[in-house]
Amino acid sequence: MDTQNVILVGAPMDAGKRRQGCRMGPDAYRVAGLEQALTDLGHQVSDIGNVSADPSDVPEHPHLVALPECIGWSSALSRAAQETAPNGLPIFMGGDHALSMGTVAGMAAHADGIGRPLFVLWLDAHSDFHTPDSTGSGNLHGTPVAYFTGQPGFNAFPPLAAPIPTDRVGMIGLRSVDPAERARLEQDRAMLADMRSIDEHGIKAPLIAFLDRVRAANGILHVSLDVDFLDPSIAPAVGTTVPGGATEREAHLAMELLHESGLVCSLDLVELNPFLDERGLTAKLMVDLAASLLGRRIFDRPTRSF
Ligand code: B3U
Ligand code: MN
Ligand code: MN
Repeated sequence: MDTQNVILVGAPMDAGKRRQGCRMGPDAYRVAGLEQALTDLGHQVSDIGNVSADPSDVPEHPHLVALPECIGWSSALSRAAQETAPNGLPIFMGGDHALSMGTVAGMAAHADGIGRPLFVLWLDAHSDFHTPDSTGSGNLHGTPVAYFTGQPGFNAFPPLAAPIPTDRVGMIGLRSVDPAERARLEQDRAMLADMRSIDEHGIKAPLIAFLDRVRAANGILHVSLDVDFLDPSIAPAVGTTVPGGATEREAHLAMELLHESGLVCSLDLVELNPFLDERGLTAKLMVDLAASLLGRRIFDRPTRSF
């Protein structure tokens, strides 16, 4: 098996929404044994500790939650992505999904620098395609895809070195998309696989079709895995549960296919709120999924003991 340099980057961002707890995510992944699980696969793994947000002098916004802090995280995480990506495969241990504004912007700049297009696979119940003007909640974790695809309204945020055209974005797991997001999504050419289509066709068909697109363009792939992609019965540790999510088998199959593609360059693990977990179950499942993405075979999956 190919071994890789894997770089764990803690991103304890909790500013992308009101409910707190995601800041404990990086330590929950550490306690759940992420580093050891990947080391056991033969990879060289280093944990570089936690990033912290840059200072920002943008004023607070009357509607948007913690705007200055989110801007500070975006620039810090974009830099962290650009610094780590040349040395291996970074795994960004979140933190809420607003952290992907920075990680994807940074990975896009990295991809641009090596002359390959960056594609993004968004595994999420939500499309996170609001702009600061359309978000009803004011929670910026609902906006990262709009930001890194260069939609209007993000002037206060760091400018993008390389905006990602929407036809390089694939979304799988969708089942909660607000009307304003839907209207914008219908105009563009992102690959969308909602849970209805997964029920009908399985998870393999849309994923393979998307991976074929990445390969045909000589692209590299950033994967952004939101805990709420999973069904809440197996992954309760998330502030925004939506029933009817991916099963454990579907999620592992997706990770195994991603591994076999050889196209993945970076990974976000987002929205884990350990405060809401049951005996570390969700953190352990996310660790197991990351291990499948990095090449763990089905017979090597560990027995869980508590
Ligand atoms: N679309 C809603 C809900 C939401 C988006 N992402 C999460 N929840 N996790 C919003 O607030 O933008
Ligand atoms: Mn999300
Ligand atoms: Mn979500």
